[in-house]
Amino acid sequence: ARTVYLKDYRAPDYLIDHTDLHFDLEPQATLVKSRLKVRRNPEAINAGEKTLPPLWLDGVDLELLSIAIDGKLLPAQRYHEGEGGLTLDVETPEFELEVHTRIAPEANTSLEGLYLSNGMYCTQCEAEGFRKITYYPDRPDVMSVFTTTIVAPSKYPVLLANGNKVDSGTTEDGRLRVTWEDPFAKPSYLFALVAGDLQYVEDSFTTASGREVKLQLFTEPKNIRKCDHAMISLKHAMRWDEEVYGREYDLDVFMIVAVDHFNMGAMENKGLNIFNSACVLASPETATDGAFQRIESIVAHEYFHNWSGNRVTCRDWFQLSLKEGFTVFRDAEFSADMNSRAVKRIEDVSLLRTAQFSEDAGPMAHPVRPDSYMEISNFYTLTIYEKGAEVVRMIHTLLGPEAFRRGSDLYFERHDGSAVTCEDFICAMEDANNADLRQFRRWYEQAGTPVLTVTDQYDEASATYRLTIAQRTPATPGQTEKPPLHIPVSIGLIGADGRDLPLDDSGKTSTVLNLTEAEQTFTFSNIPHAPLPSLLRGFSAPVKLHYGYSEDQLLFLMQHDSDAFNRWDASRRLAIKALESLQAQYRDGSEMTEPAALIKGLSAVLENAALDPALVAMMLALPSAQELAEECEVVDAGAIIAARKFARNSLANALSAPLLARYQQLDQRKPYRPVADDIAERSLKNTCLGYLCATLDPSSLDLARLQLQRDENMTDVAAALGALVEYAPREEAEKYLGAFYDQWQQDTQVVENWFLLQSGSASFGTLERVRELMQHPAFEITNPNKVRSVISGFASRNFTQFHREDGSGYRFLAEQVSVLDKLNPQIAARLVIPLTHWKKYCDHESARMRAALQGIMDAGELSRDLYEVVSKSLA
Ligand code: HT7
Ligand code: ZN
Repeated sequence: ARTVYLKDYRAPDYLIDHTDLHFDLEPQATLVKSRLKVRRNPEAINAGEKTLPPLWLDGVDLELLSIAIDGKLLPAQRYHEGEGGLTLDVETPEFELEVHTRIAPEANTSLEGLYLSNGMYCTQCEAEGFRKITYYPDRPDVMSVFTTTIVAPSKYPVLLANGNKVDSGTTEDGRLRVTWEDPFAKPSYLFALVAGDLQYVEDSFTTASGREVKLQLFTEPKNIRKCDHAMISLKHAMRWDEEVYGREYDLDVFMIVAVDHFNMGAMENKGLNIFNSACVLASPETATDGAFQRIESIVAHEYFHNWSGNRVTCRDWFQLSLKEGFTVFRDAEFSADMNSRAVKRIEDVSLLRTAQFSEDAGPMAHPVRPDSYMEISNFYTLTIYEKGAEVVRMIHTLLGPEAFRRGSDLYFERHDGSAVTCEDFICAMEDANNADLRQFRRWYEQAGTPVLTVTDQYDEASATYRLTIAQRTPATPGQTEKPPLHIPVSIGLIGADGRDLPLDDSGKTSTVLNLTEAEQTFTFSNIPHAPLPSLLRGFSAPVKLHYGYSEDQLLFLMQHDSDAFNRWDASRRLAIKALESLQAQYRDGSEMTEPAALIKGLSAVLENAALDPALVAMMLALPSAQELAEECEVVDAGAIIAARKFARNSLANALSAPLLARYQQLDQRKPYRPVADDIAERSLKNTCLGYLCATLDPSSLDLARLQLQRDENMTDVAAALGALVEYAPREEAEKYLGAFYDQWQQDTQVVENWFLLQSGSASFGTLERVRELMQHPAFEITNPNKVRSVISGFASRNFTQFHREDGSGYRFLAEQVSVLDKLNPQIAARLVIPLTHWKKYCDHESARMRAALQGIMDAGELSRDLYEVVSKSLA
């Protein structure tokens, strides 16, 4: 398969000043007419150029009907249809090109380009989907003004595209016709079209400069009561972007459409965002707190792209993190401002540590700005998004908030309306502040997670404390040399009384150390006694940090660190220590011993009424099996499962009294509101409930039964049902699951969660059960949400069953990946990921995982998406 390299980037030969599209929608034969104003790109002209280069147009799965230049049909010898597109001979530097093509949206199961979802037409063009709609220079550095006319039968009364609606009417044969104009030049990946029988809710927003913007959220009629939360979130995001970044919305209307079949979470098409229904629709009866928060953050993320992505876009797909890393940073800060900052940070860091660190250590490891790819869809990764956001956050930390804002102002002003690079972003940050980020740039080039090793020394005579930090980044595929990075290490020093010590004459108690060398020592004077360091406060850099904390020191930090993130991090370190020694005991065949220090620490946390309940819940939650796997040199899935189970039971039994007291105190039965304080209380209450049920004590199970019966909101119902599925007798659990399905079978989002509850359950989600779920009438292999809730739920969340010793879980996944590859290659390439980490597993697991991967490779012709992941994993 071809590989695309960043070093081969060339500016486009031709620009498109105007794109006029006309769609005649039919499920099996949609006619697409495109009229393009084409012009030779002055920046691509070589000195002494005599002949015009050919024009390349990307096109995939298209039926070409005709091509005309300046109104004249082009004879066959002037163009050539090849692999992935079309070349045209060009005679004049400016011309009008008209191309007619036919496509079949109904047959499109890849969900790229134009397709049908529950009878509604919609598009997904990022990254390279527009070429499945018409022949076009489908690359982000070709930016054009678009006009779109849609003609459709009257059963599709809502016809939407980017921009402002400028005309509508009926054709002679009674079909509906609407024309949209988007005045902002954009790349083809931001094009969107929707046609359906939809209802909408409407609101409005007055921008800082006093312009009135119409806000509309479209869904199938049955979901119209699930739109309020997204609308409120959108208005919060619009205001926040004005206040924090000085960015206003620019069109007269902003539209969101919910669709059920969608490969990812949502898409930021100019003025017409398209959302996976699961990421936009919510009501208290049907959605959990987690879903409410996810919706708030995704709605904001897509809205923020209007500036970081649309007004200023990417020159090429190697620069993807320019828009994604920056926008994730923006949405994370927004969520932190709307909710609890510490809680948001802990959630994000947990995701990074679990999934991004393992990506960075695996066969698909790549830098934040990759330098090659086979299939760009495979690079919508945690590295591009989450590590990319960490890189932007580090710039924010190094420069400070005011300087960062000066940099972002300059970036938007300099590059508005153009397609730029990560380098342009860094330059704007430097130029606006006279800063030097030369060494910092390595974060964009170097893959792998740096490891920091910290040692310290206190000299009583001189009252001097020295911290020595060494950094090392492990080799990754194709990158063995890793020069030192510029790493901001935020620290504080804690005195014996638990208070932060002043670090200098100004009295500040936290500081950011600039680590730039392979090993560096930082000296602090006037330190009255040996302190305990609080390292990497707020997780100031995406690194692993080693310091020889004792259990007592961790208990001390859990109680006293003024940095809430590090208080939580101390509890995590303590839990990992405990779980690692339990794994060792299990492997040795010795009896597992109670994790006494962890119990002591968590008991104090549970009794501390002053602590944010959300933080208490997060401290109580043991690291997931996946997170523990990430910590291991060699993963022994069986040992991880046994250790977690033992630790959970020990904690549940040892802490049952305070857990019950906290559950009862928090079970207040107030009306549901998805606000941070209430979410925090429900989170702790339900964490306590989970532990209480783990004791298998009948009265604890009764608490869950009662909570389920009360049916007050989906957060409490799902927690109670989850606990009963895990711990109640099987027959009883089956009864609850059946009743739940009967109650909610009409609600797609609830059914998706019902699937996930089973496939992800250690005790319930056996392979046999998962196969049964795939036969359920509500399961649809062509719907990515269903695939994610049943198949990925099993492979990514159900460590116990997926890693069953006989390897049947691995073979099942391989089998499903091969089936899906024929339908939806993007989803197949994501689904296979749990198998790609085979090298980290102990011998018997590793061999079976590899064999399953090899089976996929041997099964026949693979899509480019899947081939890239499987071949790199087997290499
Ligand atoms: N920018 C969007 C990316 C996206 C996407 C990429 C590949 C295939 C399907 C896709 N759907 C959406 C989403 C975002 O980051 O905002
Ligand atoms: Zn994005």
